[in-house]
Amino acid sequence: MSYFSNVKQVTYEGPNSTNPFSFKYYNPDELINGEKMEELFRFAVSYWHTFTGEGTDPFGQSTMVRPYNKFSGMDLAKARVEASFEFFEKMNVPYFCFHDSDIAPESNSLRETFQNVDEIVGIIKENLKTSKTKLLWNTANMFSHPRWLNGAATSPNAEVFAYAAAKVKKGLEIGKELGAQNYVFWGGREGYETLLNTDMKLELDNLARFFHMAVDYAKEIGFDGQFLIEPKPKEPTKHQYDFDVATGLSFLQNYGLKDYFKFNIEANHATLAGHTFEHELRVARIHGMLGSVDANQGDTLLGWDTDEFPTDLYSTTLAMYEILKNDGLGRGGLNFDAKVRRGSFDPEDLFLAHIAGMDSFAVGAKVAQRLIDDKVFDHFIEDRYSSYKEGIGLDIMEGKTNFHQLEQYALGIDKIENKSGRQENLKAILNKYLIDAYRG
Ligand code: XUL
Ligand code: CO
Repeated sequence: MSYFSNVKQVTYEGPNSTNPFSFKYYNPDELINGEKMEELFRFAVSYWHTFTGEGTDPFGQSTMVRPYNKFSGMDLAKARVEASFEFFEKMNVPYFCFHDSDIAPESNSLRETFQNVDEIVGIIKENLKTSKTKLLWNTANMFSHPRWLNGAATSPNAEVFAYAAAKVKKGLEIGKELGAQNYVFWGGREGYETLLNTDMKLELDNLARFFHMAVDYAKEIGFDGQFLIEPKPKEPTKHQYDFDVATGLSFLQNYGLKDYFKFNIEANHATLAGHTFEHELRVARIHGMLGSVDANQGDTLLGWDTDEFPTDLYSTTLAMYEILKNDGLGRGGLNFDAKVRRGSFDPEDLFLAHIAGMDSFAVGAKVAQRLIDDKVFDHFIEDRYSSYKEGIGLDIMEGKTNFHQLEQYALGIDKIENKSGRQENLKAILNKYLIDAYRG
């Protein structure tokens, strides 16, 4: 049975195509710096927004028209799996991602929840045998059910901690069974609302204990996926512990966990933390911690996680600049943690939204690669820091000096001459690259 019979196979047709159901810029076989686009981006569909999401918001009911909406319970879960593999194939995406609760209904009994999940995992496994699409990562939902209202691994209730451990244990087993490339930890309710009722030290220690147990269990069962922490500063919790990459990094270092984790960086989480997307990618990259990306975008007029499909070419260019400088994402990928707007309720919108996102990253990558090839910013930056290549600068870089010598040197300086940072000019050059890239 076909769930999306209105849409045929989506292929690359080039920028002049008028077919909305075609890629204009994303050409899976085209090379960027010697690598096929398909292998560079490793695009993934997020199961929750695409198949489970119903378009509800705090003020309104579901709006999404979905071909499987006539089903409920486990029948709905099974229909969604069938529909998802049809979607993956038609979109020609190499990966997908899910939370346990996206694929199967969660009940109040953990045993029953596990049974539901196991049954659906079995069906996914069958589909994976013949599908080109693989699992980029899975994770456990430890934020929706009321039991998580005070957190999961950072809950003041030890029974909740135990329950969370059982869910992640199961998640790692599923990851192994389905060949997941990564396992994601997003601490939606790992944080606090008020210090008046919170033992922050105990909660952070417990979070670290939890992660160490996860590392141990993955080793025990031979799950070799990369562990990823997905930072977010707030929402749903007022203050989340994995605020941003820098905060996450210091946590991992403090607790001896750094070697076992990388980061899954989400654009909209970066902006909620008061950073740009590329800032978070850069912090992770320079520390060798850039693992994967949740590709989406926020809205500057709205202060929450809107999870829009990424269409801002300026942002995709600067993100791809970091990813290309990182030599790609390794086992990670670009997961569209993005949802169609409430008003884009047709099933066809799911295709159009992914096409928009994939094309936007393809444009961004092409522009970024040209900027890298021409060393536009590299040359400028090299020159900007050239004072560290010789004389006192080189001594500083090589650790050959101290405050005594630097004081002597400073006392001998006649007049300091600084150079302009030329920010506006660099932005104009970036604009030119963006415009020129598709002029032909
Ligand atoms: C929520 C979010 C999650 C994680 C996985 O903001 O990004 O969907 O990606 O739990
Ligand atoms: Co995310």
